[in-house]
Amino acid sequence: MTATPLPTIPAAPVDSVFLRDVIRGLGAGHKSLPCKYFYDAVGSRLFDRICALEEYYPTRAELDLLTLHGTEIADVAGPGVTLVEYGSGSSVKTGLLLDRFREPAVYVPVDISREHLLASAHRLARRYPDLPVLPVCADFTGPFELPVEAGTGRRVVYFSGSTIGNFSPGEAVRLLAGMARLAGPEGGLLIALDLKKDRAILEPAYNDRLGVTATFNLNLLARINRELRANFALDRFRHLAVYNEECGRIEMLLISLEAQRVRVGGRTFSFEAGETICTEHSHKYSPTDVHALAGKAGLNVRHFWTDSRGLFSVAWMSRAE
Ligand code: AVI
Repeated sequence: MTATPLPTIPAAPVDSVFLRDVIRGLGAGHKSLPCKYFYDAVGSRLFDRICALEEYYPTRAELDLLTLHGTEIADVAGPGVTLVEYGSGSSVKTGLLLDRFREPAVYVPVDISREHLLASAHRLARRYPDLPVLPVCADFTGPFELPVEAGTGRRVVYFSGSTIGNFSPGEAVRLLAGMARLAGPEGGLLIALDLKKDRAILEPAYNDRLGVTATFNLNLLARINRELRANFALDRFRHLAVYNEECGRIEMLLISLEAQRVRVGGRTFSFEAGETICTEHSHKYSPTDVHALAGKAGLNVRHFWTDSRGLFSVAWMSRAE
């Protein structure tokens, strides 16, 4: 008996922008990969686990800060504001603000990941049935418009999680300037930034004992294998995060354990033993650095809050007169 031939399943299409970015990064003198590609479904789940790790202090510190200073932050923001959130933050953090803001008029979450955006918009809409929630699916590193329904009230742009630290200082300035344009002359920016501190606290936060951050980092190679038909052998790379004190940033690395070649999208990349791929920078700021950063974007820091242990900060910035 002859078996019925199985239908051929077309291969999943390759995302050409992702492929271009990977080829560019691996082809550079110092190999790197953009950290934005960490967050596929697997990576997003791993990141949620990172946030709950004992060593990863930023999430708890930010929640502590918002609990401690939320009422004052709400007073500074004022009544009836349009809250625009860059990146759909966890509804816990956003809720801590919305619970304290006086009669917020509208909540506008902005995110490039449609699934993430809709999930967080639904959560918030269920929790605040009287608050119009207007999700905007957009890449916030470029220009985008708010829906007309967002109204003309005072705008507050919120960027939580110290995600601004994953941008280079130059990119961070451009991002802040874009936020300031969106907020308008009467608006304000609420920006979370992780603070500089001893490497004895910083490095364990990115090299946790359970190895969740290592799995998160290596998932980037697994994602490239899955989506770009590459052949990275995950056991031939290891994760390491180091604090570069001079540059004030954590550098997340994948280290090649041996000399090897890897195929990606029809190209071959050679690795020497010990060669690194830099997958993320996480910049840390001193209070002085925060003022300097704001100044370069034409902004002033009007308020600066920290958590009870002084690990993490939230700055209120508005246009310099
Ligand atoms: C999203 N971002 C602020 C995290 C950070 O701390 O830079 C990403 C991360 N990478 C490893 N652990 C957490």
